[in-house]
Amino acid sequence: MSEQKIEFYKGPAGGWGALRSVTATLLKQDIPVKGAKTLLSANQPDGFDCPGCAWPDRNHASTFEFCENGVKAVAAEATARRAGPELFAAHTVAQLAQQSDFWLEDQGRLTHPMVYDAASDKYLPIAWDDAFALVARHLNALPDPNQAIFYTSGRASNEAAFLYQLFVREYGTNNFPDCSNMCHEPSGSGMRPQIGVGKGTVTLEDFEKTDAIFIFGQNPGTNHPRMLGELRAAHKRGAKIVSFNPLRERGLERFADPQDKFEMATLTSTAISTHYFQLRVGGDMAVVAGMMKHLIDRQDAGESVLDLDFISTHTSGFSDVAEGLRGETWAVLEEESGLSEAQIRAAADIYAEAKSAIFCWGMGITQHQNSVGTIQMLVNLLMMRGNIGRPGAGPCPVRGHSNVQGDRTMGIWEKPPAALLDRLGEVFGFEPPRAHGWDTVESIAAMRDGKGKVFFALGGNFAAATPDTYETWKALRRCDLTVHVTTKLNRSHVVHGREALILPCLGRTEIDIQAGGPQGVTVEDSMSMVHISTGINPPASEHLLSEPAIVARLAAATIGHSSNTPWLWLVEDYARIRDKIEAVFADFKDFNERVAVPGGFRLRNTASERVWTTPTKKANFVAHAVPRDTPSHRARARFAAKGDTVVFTLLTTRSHDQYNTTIYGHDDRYRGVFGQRRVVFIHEADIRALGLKDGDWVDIQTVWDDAGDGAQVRRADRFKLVAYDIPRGNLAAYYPETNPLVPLDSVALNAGTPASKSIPVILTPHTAPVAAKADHDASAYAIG
Ligand SMILES: Nc1nc2c(c(=O)[nH]1)N[C@H]1C(S)=C(S)[C@@H](COP(=O)(O)OP(=O)(O)OC[C@H]3O[C@@H](n4cnc5c(=O)[nH]c(N)nc54)[C@H](O)[C@@H]3O)O[C@H]1N2
Ligand SMILES: Nc1nc2c(c(=O)[nH]1)N[C@H]1C(S)=C(S)[C@@H](COP(=O)(O)OP(=O)(O)OC[C@H]3O[C@@H](n4cnc5c(=O)[nH]c(N)nc54)[C@H](O)[C@@H]3O)O[C@H]1N2
Ligand SMILES: [Mo]
Repeated sequence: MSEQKIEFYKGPAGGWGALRSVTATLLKQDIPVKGAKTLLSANQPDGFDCPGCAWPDRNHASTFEFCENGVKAVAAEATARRAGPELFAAHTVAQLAQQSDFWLEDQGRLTHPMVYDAASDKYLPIAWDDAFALVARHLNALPDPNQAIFYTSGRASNEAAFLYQLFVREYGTNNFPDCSNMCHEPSGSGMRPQIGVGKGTVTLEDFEKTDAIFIFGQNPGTNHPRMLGELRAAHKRGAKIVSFNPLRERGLERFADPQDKFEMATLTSTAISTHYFQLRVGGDMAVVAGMMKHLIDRQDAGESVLDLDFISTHTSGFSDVAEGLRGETWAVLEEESGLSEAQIRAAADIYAEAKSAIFCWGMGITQHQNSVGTIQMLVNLLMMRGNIGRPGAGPCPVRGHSNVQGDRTMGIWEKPPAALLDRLGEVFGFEPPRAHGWDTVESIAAMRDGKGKVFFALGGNFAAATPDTYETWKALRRCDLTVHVTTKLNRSHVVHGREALILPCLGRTEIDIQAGGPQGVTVEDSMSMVHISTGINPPASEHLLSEPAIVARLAAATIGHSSNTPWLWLVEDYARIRDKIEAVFADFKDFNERVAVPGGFRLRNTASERVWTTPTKKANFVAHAVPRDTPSHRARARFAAKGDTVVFTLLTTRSHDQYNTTIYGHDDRYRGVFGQRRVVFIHEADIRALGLKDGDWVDIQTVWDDAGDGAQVRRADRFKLVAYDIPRGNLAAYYPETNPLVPLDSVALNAGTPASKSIPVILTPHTAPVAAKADHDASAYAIG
């Protein structure tokens, strides 16, 4: 573990720092030379899809693209470390629960299916068939299939996801919470009614052609490092790159490409953003409204900045939007965005001068109360200049998990369209359940209230990724049975139901052999490219099953007697599953043939052809007023009367050394944090106003609508203040440690996504003494 220090980072993103970090990663995972071979097979036509993120690769066939965090993700899976039955024999679950998330992950790959034994408080090995029989017994004993909940994390392949949703629907429920509910759900909810598709419309070719790329609430230097290559190339050919972010993120400022011999040898780098707007947390809708207002002003003044032709031919609702904007005052837009009128007008001028523009966005946009509205305003702004369905232009929500988009395409969705259910019913000969199921937040509430009784997870780390941590833990512990299909030990395995199973599976880097020979799976990236992924490493243990095999055997054990689906036959050869996918989804015509071509194929995206599959058969402008009633507004109003207590808005985010809830290490190099994670970034004037100093320790407490006598207290204690370049009144800290602060009810309107980027909080000095290194020894969530 590196020494604890805070040290401003002066270098570019990437560069030698990234190469050094890769060496350290391989050492940590005990990966010898063989590891290098593994890494070279990432994103190659005959290799596996990198499990790091959903950013597409150039034709999926070019030379190896170096990506530091891709290496971390691959190495974490290819690690030589093993968490076998000895580990579980040596520790009770109560003891394991005392360990940090970092420690749990660090034990290595799980090797055997394990079952919880209440008498000894230990996990014991169990045979696969017994494990499936146990789950089947629970599922078949439920009086109502809607008491079972089936979670999915976005690494599951198309084949696994397709079988899973089929099994669960044949079993009888649409309870499909997934990581997308916490992630880009608002992007789909916002865009579908507007343009008929819930996905981005652009491809990498559009990045080559565009005049301007606007990046809202995204940190690609850490989360999508290969995106920096595209941004760098765009910058070099003179495109404008405009970032909106409360934090100055290094990867959005400068990048040295580790594959560029000149940059590496000369220690030079390429600037990324041409313009950087440090807006207030949650201020995006105000900025976008201001930009739209400015375009209308210019148009009214006789200029031609709107694409009136596109607006009249292709859209409806523009006049309502224009009317709404006239009602917004600059005073409010400045106040809400934290930017000046001049800055917003300048951003709009860059947009107006660009012949084509791409808007990218990430979690800084989606995880707020008004995220759906903000996304619809972004699309409105694109449509005002016809920036959709033509080269170099369009919306680009940048997805997280490597197959999160594909899982939704395959039907992992608690609100399935009727047409999908009709088709499943026809192809597989059953009557699918029609009632919508529970999303992630609703599932937690259902388990808490005793309505959800069996919780099954295909990947992920539900106990750590979700909001209101201690409420969620109570909910999971109320379950009769919790089951996790997984590769590594994590928090969700030690926060379990009355009975519990850990089912270890193959990772994407591993060779998957079924009766029909070695198998590949397919995934869909953030730009709707579908391609094959084939593992190259021997499995971490001979006892592992693939995810499709686990789903098929579970289905056979649970509903085999009544189902028409030949579950075990399907997994003998995944091409058979792909044939079924083709039978259900028209867009997958000739699936097996098309995916056999190196690089795969792109799924049809009607909006990118200017075909609008909306009820109006047009692209729809949707008006939104800039919100002035968010949880932060309400909390500030409540405290305004109480003198000098400052209500901050806290955003929760990822460090450079983590993959969501997987903590690889304790450094956040680009933000200058080393050897620790319990830090909170804050403006230095705010530190002084609190009467504190840089480096002091504070406790964080949420101010929520349910506050009052007997209300739930949401706290996370012992965070070190780090003076940082962030707007006054805003804070930033890492997740998952801060998830106890996110109220379960604090969600995006019309999407249900936890508002984990805008939590109203107050800070108080931490009074108890803080032991050296305390922040990573204890359980990551410990209060006090
Ligand atoms: N190495 C690595 N790669 C990953 C992941 C990982 O954990 N590690 N996670 C994967 C997943 S599932 C996802 S969804 C993506 C996440 O990738 P991102 O979307 O980049 O998510 P975050 O790290 O949460 O960063 C959000 C960014 O938004 C900014 N922000 C916060 N609030 C606001 C706001 O109100 N307005 C604006 N404009 N900006 C704001 C933050 O300062 C930060 O720069 O990455 C994927 N890739
Ligand atoms: N406060 C706050 N909360 C957030 C967010 C935030 O920004 N702030 N971000 C949200 C977002 S965007 C997301 S996507 C969610 C993430 O939620 P999840 O997807 O549930 O969480 P992960 O941490 O990605 O899951 C990691 C676990 O997946 C398992 N795993 C890894 N590879 C495989 C595999 O190949 N197969 C199987 N079966 N299991 C595997 C490992 O056991 C590992 O521990 O978190 C959300 N929570
Ligand atoms: Mo995500």
